[in-house]
Amino acid sequence: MGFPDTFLWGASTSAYQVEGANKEDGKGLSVQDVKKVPEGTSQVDVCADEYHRYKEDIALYAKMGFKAYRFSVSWCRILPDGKGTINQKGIDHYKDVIDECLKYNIEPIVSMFHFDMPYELEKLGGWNNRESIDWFYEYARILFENYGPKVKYWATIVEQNTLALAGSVIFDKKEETIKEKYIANHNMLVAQAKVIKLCHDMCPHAMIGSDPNIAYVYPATCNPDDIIAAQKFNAIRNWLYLDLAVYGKYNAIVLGYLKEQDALFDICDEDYEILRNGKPDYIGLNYYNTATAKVYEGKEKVIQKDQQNGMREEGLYESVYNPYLYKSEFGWEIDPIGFRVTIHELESRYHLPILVTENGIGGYDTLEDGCVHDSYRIEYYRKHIEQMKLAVEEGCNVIGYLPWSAIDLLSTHNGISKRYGFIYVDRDEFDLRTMDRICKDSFYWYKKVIETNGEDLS
Ligand code: BGP
Repeated sequence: MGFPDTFLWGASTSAYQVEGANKEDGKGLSVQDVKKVPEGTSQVDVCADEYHRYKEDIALYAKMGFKAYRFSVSWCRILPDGKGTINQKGIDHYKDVIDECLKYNIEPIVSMFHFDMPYELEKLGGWNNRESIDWFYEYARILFENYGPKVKYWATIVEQNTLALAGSVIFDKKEETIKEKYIANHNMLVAQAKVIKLCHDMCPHAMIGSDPNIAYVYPATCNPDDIIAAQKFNAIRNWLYLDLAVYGKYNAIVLGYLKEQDALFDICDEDYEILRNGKPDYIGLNYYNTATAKVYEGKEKVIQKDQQNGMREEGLYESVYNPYLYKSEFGWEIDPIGFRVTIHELESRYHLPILVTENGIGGYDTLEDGCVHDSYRIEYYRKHIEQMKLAVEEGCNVIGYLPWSAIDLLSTHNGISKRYGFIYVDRDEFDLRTMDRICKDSFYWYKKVIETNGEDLS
C-alpha cells in the first residue's frame, strides 16, 4: 500500500518563466521575449534568475529531498534562430544543470518545449509551417546527442492542448482559423511522434512522454444534452492529444467536429505511420482542476482569460463553474477528488505509467519577519496527494509527482505576483529587491512528505 519506493518526488519549472537572462550568452529570442506582457506585470528578462542561480536553487531542491526536477530547455538558447547554428554556451549551460542535479541524485526530467517557440521560426509560421516537424526533430536530435547518456526522462511538448486551445493567452499569436489551428496541432503531433521514435533509437535507456493539461470534464447536470456537451468538450480538450499520441488515431468526436466546422484537412498515410511508430512511454499529467460543461446554444464569442477558464463553442459546450468546488484567489477551481477521477480515466483509457508533471496553486504570498506562511498551499497539496495515494492504492500506475512550481517564477499572465513555489524569491513585479531565496512553510512540509514517501501528510 502507499507509494512505491521508486516514486519520483520533486517539482517543475519552465525555462522562460524561471531562467531570466533572456538575452545573454548567445540566446536567441523566443515568442515569449517579444510578446506584450499583460499590464502591471514584469518582463521575462529576470524571472527568478535561475539561469545564474541554478546551483543555489538545485542545492535547495536537494535539501527538500527531491528525487527528480522537471525543467525545460529553451530551444533558442541551443539554436538562437531555431535552426542552423548551435550556441555552445547554451549546450554547456544545460549540461551543467543536468550535472548539478545528478550530483545530488536528482533525476533531471527534461522538457524540450514549453511555450517558447524561437521567434525566427514563428516568423516563418511556427507550428503552422509543415517544416516545423523537421525543425523540432533536428533540435531534439541535438538534445539527445548532448544529454542523452545522462537523462532518463524526456518530455516532448508541454501542454500542446493549451497552445492549441488557448494559444492567444500564452503569447501574441496571430489570428487563426479553426482549420489552421488544427493543422498546427497535427504538425506538433507528427513532430512529437518522430522525436519519440528518435529517442527510442538514440536513448533506449530513457522514457519519453508528452505533458498535456488534462482537466476531466463533468456534465453540469444529468440532462443527456449536458452529458453530450461534456463528452465533446472532453474529446476536444483532452482525449484528442492522447489518442493520437498513444494510439495514432484521431478521436471520432473530434473528426466529426472538424467536419462540422469545415476544418478537415488532408492527412497522408505516412503521418499515420509515423504516429503509430512513436508511442510515448508514459503520460505526463499537468492537472490544475476539472472543468464542468453544459450545452451552449448562444452565439457569443469566448473571452478566454486563461488556460483553465471560460471556454465555449457555439452549439457544443460551455464551461461553467461547479457549485461543489471552491476557488483559489485567482479564480481557479480546486478539485482534489477530480485529480483522482482524472488519474482513473487516464489509467483506463491508455494503460501507461502516469507521471504528474504539474499540479499546484498560485496565490499572493507575503514575507513576514523572514517567513512565508503558505498554509493554503500545504492544504492544497495535502488534499491532492491524499487523492493521488488513493488512486495508487486503487491500482493506478502513478510513478511520480512534480508539482508546479519548485520556486516562485513568472506566471503565464499574472507576473511574479501569482506565486507557486515552495521557495519564495524576494522580488516583486518591478522591484528586484534582494532576489534572495526564502523557504516557505510548504518547503518544510513537502520535505517531510518526501522523507516519509508520502506517508506523513500532517
Ligand atoms: C500551466 C503551464 C505553466 C504554468 C501553470 C500555471 O498551464 O504549463 O507554464 O504557468 O499553468 O499557470 P499560470 O501561470 O497561468 O497561473
